[in-house]
Amino acid sequence: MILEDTIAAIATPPGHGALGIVRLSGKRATAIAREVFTFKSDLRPRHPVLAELRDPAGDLVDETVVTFFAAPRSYTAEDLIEISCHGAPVVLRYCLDRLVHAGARLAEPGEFTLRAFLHGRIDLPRAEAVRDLIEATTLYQARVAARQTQGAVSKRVAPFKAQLLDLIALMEAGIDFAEDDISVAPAAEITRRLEPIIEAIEKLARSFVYGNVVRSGFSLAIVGPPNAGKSSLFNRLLEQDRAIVTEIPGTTRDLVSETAEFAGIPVRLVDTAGIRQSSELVERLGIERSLEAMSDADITLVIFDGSIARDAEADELLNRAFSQGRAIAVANKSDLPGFGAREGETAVSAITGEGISDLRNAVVEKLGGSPEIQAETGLITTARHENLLREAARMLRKAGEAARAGVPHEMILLDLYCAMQALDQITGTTTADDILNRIFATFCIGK
Ligand SMILES: Nc1nc2c(ncn2[C@@H]2O[C@H](COP(=O)(O)OP(=O)(O)O)[C@@H](O)[C@H]2O)c(=O)[nH]1
Ligand SMILES: [Mg+2]
Repeated sequence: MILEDTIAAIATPPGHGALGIVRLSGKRATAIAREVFTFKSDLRPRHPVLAELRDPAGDLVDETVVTFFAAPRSYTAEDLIEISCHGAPVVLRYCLDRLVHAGARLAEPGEFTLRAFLHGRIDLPRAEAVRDLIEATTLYQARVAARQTQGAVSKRVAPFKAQLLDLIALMEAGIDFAEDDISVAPAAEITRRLEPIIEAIEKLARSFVYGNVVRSGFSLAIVGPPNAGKSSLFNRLLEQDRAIVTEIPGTTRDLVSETAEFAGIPVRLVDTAGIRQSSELVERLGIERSLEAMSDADITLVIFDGSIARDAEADELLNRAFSQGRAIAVANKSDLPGFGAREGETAVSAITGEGISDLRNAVVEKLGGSPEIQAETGLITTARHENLLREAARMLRKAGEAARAGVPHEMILLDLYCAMQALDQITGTTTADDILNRIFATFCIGK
């Protein structure tokens, strides 16, 4: 069916570059390439060769380097050809047209990776990680995705999937070979085995809170009364002078936003207008936007001038921020005499930089990050995986309750299979053979 086609696509981004790459994958890849190119030497696997791209009149269009990866040792596990052209969009387009003319079909988005998956070369999490790796904007995101392309998620799921399979095998054997006197697993044994599995699944599912932040980045709004030092802190976190800083209260009238990086995670920083009672129209509009920015942000820094007393209005703002979501109270100007941080406030000086790295850490921690979790491989970064893990845990809990209630094992097994199916959708399928092998490997049936 679709795997019968030989597909082609330009693999490099649009625009002019030193090089541009066209990829060709499928059974007819070499035949099509031979039709389009004049090779200077033999096309051998993993040996780049010079090849001329000529138009039908025989005029040279480009001199290219062609590399052939023979099936199954290629990205797609099919015969794959990579053509390095000079990076002119018209040349790449022409090359692609010629390949199509010679019998290739234009690839759909992601189709090369889809083929790698369909041929069993990579599992679903790896395919998804390839996409994340391509879309990474920070090195840390790239590292997390790269570990996943190496199967980090599947590796974390594998141990508890194996434990579940053991339990299924135990119970299946109890049913299938009941007449052979193999004792059926008692309820206590079933729940004893289920508990660590459920715990491990839920722990992995929880890593999504931070994994999602790592993959998608987050937004951070800086709010507070006028002159607290919001714009100064914004510039400090950004490590550049972007927002205007003055001693005149009410300078910032509109939202200013910029992208930065915290612990390798992209963050959208938003500087806002100072929040205070005001009768002036423009300032009031600015304040409205500040409040909106605060409710839109993933996390809010509520900043005060720590060298002066906080008034009732300040506390009101703080309560509002905390009731809306994740917030951190910050006391700024720690360099000034008379400075004091109240309980729960993080002390910083936007001017000297004192306390700023603690503040960054506090933000990462609020988002669910910790040094251990940052070092962990196989963070869950997609909602699909999180849902499947939660579904698996739910079914296993149900199975545990059923076991305690004395429900027949055939019924409990249905729940266990549902849980297994959910895990399978993360790592790839468990076949009936897997279960049978397990049964025969762990039990001495003696027949
Ligand atoms: N001493 C000291 N002054 C600061 C600090 N941060 C801001 N300021 C000063 O406070 C005033 C208001 O700063 P700004 O960033 O514009 O405050 P915003 O109105 O909250 O945006 C300016 O004169 C800043 O130089 C700090 O950490 N220490
Ligand atoms: Mg300002």
